[in-house]
Amino acid sequence: MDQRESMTANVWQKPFALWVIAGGLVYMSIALLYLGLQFALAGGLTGTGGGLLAFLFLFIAVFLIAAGFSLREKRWAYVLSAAASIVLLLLFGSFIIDSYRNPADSGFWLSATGIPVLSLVILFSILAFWQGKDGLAQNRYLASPQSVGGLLTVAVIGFVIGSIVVGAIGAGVILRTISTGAADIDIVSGAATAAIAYSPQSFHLTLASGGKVTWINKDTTSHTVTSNQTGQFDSGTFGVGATWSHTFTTAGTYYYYCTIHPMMWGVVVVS
Ligand SMILES: [Cu+2]
Repeated sequence: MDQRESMTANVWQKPFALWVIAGGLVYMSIALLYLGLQFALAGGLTGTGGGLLAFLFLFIAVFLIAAGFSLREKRWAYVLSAAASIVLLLLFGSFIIDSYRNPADSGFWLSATGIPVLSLVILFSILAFWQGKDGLAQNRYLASPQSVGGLLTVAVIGFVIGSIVVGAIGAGVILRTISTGAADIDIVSGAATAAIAYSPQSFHLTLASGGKVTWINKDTTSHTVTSNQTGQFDSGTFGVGATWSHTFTTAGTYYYYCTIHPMMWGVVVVS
């Protein structure tokens, strides 16, 4: 066997559990990179958005380091894999669960794949660390895909594929329903990058009509309706298909924007 052959053989002889850990972390790195690029393109680079982006890249770096050194059977890398995965799940927990609840949300695929994949990474990292002293090769469920560990991995992959398929069908139904929803102002599909995010961009009403204005989110991601003048009105984050209303009691011109995508703006003119 020449040297190159022996190196290839050596890599493929790594315990199966390490491939699951490294594969899961590399998948999450690619997913976070995609998410970060989408976010940057949507104009989220300004303000707190820049911080979030830096945070995503920190996670990508840590995940890739943990993946690489896990494959080299470093025990500290198993700890790093488990810890970084747990921290990511905890930090983005509310965001992840919101997306998971609504298949029409553009973050659904990330939640539907991220939660099972990271859970598997955490499980195998802890098991690898625990068994690491005696060597993983001694434990069939960590060493070989033809084991309980392999079966669990296949089950998780199946669950992920199932979730994505069912989610896609559900999303179609939900988006068809949303498109018929009526309100005064629509947050349009693709609002983050649309020339007119809130339609109509300029909405006129009279106090005599009651002063109530309702927004509906027809996009596939969450947005806010936030007054440029601090404290006048703020919807907070509202999800796909949701509506939010505000009643104006004073005549005036009210500019507003989205705190998540600051390029989005509209105006309500009350007379
Ligand atoms: Cu927005």
